[in-house]
Amino acid sequence: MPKKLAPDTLYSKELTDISHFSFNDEVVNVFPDMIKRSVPGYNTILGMISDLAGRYVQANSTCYDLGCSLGAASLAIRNGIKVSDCHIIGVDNSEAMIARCEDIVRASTNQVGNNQLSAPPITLYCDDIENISIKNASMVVLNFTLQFIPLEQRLALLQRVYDGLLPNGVLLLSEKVVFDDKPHQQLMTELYHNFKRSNGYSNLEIAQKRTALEEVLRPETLEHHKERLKAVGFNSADTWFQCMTFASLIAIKS
Ligand code: GEK
Repeated sequence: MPKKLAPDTLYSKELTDISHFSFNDEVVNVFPDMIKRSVPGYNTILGMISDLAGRYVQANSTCYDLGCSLGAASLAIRNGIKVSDCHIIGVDNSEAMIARCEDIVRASTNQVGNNQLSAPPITLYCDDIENISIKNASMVVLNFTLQFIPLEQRLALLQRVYDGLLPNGVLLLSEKVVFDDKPHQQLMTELYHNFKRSNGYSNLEIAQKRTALEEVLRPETLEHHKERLKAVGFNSADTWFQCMTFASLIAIKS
């Protein structure tokens, strides 16, 4: 069985030196609690990834979960797939994440195996997304991952995703976003901090986590995301979910 995961208290004590956020062992131990309490709509998005997998995943194709962390989106895709002979590839460059993800996927595959013998296999790679070739894909998921990729690499990555998708294949892109309109940005940030407080985070935890993420997570506007998706070739690219500063887009290759 996978090791028991703990509540997120990583930033609860005052830190003299706040280092850049990294997906290390400490983070892995608290990750499911952290992401659920920090990302509004996270579970809704996973549910919709299953639904969309049922609609868009094609037989004999590959699905990619890029920046898979503990495999939540890979498992959501697998739950939703309705066709045969598919393969899911999960990629993350954090060794700690992939090691734990292997345990979680193995445990869930043992359960699935009893009921659904043809459940599509999930193969995990510990690697940078940059090194992964994308081909014969009917679904690619970047669920809160692109925000961690250097800005200057994002266009080329999305171009590779587009090129590797089959006709009628989809990209699901979830991101933290920002707004050009300053008052709106201010309001969304305040509402988001209230959301975190209502999930049990203190002002100190919110402030310290924010500092840790500053140089690491680079959000962009929804307009910028849509323009870039159109620029790499997607005819259809629009938001299907948004809550405050968190959004998810679906881009369909025609
Ligand atoms: C979920 N999708 O639960 N190459 C590979 N992995 C990377 C890279 C990179 N260049 N940069 C960051 N990562 C998941 C949640 S978390 C989002 C994704 C968050 C990985 C990083 O190691 C981490 O596991 C993941 O992207 C981002 O549906 O924590 O806000």
